[in-house]
Amino acid sequence: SAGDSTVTLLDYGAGNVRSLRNAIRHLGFDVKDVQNPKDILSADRLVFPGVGAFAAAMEVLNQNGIAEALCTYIENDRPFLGICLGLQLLFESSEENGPVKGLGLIPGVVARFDSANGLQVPHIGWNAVQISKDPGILDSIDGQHVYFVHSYRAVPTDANKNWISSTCNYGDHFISSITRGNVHAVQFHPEKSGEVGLSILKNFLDPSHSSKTKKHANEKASKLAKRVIACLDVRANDKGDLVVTKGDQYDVREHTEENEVRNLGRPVDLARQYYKDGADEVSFLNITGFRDFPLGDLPMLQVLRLTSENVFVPLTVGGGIRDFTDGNGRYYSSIEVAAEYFRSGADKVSIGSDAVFAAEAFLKTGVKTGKSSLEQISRVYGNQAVVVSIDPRRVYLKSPDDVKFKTVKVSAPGPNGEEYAWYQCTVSGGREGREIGAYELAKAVEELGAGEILLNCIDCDGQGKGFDIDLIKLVSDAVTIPVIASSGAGSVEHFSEVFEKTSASAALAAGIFHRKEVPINSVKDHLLQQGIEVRL
Ligand code: 1PR
Repeated sequence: SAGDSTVTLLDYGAGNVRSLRNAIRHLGFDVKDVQNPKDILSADRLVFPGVGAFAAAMEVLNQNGIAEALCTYIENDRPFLGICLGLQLLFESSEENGPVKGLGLIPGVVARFDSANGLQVPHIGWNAVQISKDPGILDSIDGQHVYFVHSYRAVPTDANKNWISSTCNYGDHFISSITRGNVHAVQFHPEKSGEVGLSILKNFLDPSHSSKTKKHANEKASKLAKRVIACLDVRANDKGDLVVTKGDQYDVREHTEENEVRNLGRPVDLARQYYKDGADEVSFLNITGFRDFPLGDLPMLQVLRLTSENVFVPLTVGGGIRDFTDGNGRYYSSIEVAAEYFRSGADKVSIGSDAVFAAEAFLKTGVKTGKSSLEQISRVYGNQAVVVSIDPRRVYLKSPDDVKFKTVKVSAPGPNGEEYAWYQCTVSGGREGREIGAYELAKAVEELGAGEILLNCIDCDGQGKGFDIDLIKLVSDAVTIPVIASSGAGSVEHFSEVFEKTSASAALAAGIFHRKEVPINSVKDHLLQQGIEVRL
């Protein structure tokens, strides 16, 4: 059997498990990869992070006797930790593209969340869980928020109730973890759940040191928390160094004689700082990705690799995700670009310009070609891994009949007393306006497979005057996927306002965090005081 500090990892290569490897190493353990069924049977402890779709995973497990070895290992009560799909696969079957048969170790089925009553699916974000029996390694999570990202969940029944160690309330109660003897599995991602998640991993890896001291439970924690996201707009400055920059209405240059790119710090340092400060997620936007090919932009990949070493919350990266032919005539598909981002530590990719083109084509023809970057990446990695970033600009109107796009009655009239506006989508970092509105785009990209929308507003960007509530309400009411409100945060009150007046799932800010005007934990404290659930 392997040494004391070795963790055997069953990674069948379907997606990003870099963060999990990093978390295990961060806790002082080595990772040994399963090469064949024998490696499973001889493991001291086995971690199984399921990634991708249920059917595809079962297909891989059924090859080479992996499934059989897994069942033997678990039936012998050997130390096991399944994560996400690694929990679902233990059940009898899944509805995902099915029914598809699972390993059948636990009675019950895995079913899709029901979005019929306006429930946002995928379930993305920090949700509280309720412990239902002695949770063993999960003792620190009672009443705490942990990070989930999934569209399917295991359904609790009388037949599986003895396995259930915690449930989570989202739409209805689903199984968030199971425990029996040395066998554990969790639907959430401990490697993305900050300190709480790391303590679960630690308890599993080293049960003798498991601290039985109860973390003080967050009394208010009962449901999905509103997320606070720190965003880093990244680009090379004129010297070629990658810097975090920040624009005013997307203009990132200083208004000095040199006209240099505004430099607010180094990407990896800032990301680490925001993680420590309590950011629920960190986004990197490669803002010149529309013209500079990101795979040529190795520093960005390096930023992700370094950040994912010790930032254990979800990371999103955007900019330049599209098909590309380089100067030597070599063609790169958008899938290759995204794959490289995922391999380097991204949990989600964000598509801007290319999603606008995909939505335009779809609305024009009514046909889903399946060929757009959005559709392809979402098919391969799941829609929870694909964010669409929208960069709209407000266009005031005298009458809602002046355009064919969805308009809003604005809460503050325009410069000439206009009472209406539509929100025109742009591409190439706001440089080019397109004939499509934010509302139309949002609905189209949801159809095409987007799992989340990052909703910017060029007019509000960097102004510190608050989010564009009209816009965010318009879009968040139009789709069932989560919407991240962005652009304009200047005070803690702006965050509570956006959550009180719209159904945004998350609020993102850049400038106020970079300039250290408002720390992330003040935002969280304020939201809590206002009765808005947040992760502490
Ligand atoms: O089109 O797929 O290559 O993606 C380009 C990405 O880069 C898009 O997500 C686009 O939003 C972003 N981007 C392009 N140019 C700029 C720019 O600023 N010149 N940044 C840019 C977008 C907006 C937000 C900002 C919020 C909050 N930045 O990310 O962080 O507005 O700012 P605030 O809190 O300071 O108001 P593609």
